Amino acid sequence: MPETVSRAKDLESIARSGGTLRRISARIPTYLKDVCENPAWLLMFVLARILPFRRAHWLTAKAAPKLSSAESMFGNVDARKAAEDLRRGGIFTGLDLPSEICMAISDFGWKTPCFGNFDRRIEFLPGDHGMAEMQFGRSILSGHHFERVLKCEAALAVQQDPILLAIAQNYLGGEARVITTRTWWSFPTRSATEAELSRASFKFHFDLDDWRMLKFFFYLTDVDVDAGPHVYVRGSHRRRRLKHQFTLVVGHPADEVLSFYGEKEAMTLTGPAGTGFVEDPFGFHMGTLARSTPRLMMEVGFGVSKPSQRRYHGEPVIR
Ligand SMILES: O=C(O)CCC(=O)C(=O)O
Repeated sequence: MPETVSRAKDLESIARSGGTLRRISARIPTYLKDVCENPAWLLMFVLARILPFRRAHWLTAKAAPKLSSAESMFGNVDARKAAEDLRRGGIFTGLDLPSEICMAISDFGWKTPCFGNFDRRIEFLPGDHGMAEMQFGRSILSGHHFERVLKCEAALAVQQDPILLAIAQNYLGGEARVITTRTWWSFPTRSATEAELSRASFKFHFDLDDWRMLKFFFYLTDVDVDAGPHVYVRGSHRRRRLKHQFTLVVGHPADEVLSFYGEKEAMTLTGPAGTGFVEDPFGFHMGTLARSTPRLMMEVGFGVSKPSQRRYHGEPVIR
């Protein structure tokens, strides 16, 4: 195993493994960078997990501008209806990519080297995943393209599609803007031991990157239950037990989450390549472990505050 890589903090495994203090301390450099870049971030980070403060912030939302008449690649999606569904359940489905756009982003995903486990020292083509695990001597669960996605015209066309902005403005308010864009692979990993796999049990969590946020997700490969489908807990964006508001961590065990909202509210999103949906990521959600098939996914995130450079690349800061 190359020495640099063996010494590298494996943020993926830290984030997914137990140990609250260990998880928090691994993220301190990232938090410090966020505060230095934008001191108002600290206020958001402390208060936005508590419902009364969130509700107060929603009251400051500006009215959405009139719907634009610009043509969308998604056809006739009704932005107001999507925003209503989002307010009710936290999720809206039915934003499927045209096949040529899906194929172009998927082609980019296969041909562009990605970075394993958020680590820029682990660079490989997705087709060489097995070899990369041998070369770097570790399980590689994810592969991000970071800023390379900006070279993919089809991905930019999705990011700039008027319906995404219209839905975001109708839900978040007129100040909504793009704050993240990323594509990444989730890999099944044969080299992981049972212990690593059980540590990698992916947790329900909520996102705290902004006061009000939306994430559009698009599958670029077929996703069945063995390809790491995304799971969203309906209604969890507006109702929260106190324990999950006054909490230091954003990830919580499935039994605690599901006993409160009910198992039937957990929506497992499977579908063919091109399937797209949008959710309020303050609601509990998670990516599950890809068991047999790799999953390529694109995310376009909208928020209401100044986007940070790090979030734009989806990259944590490594100590
Ligand atoms: O990989 C997934 O399906 C989930 C991604 C996620 O949890 C997030 O973007 O916050």
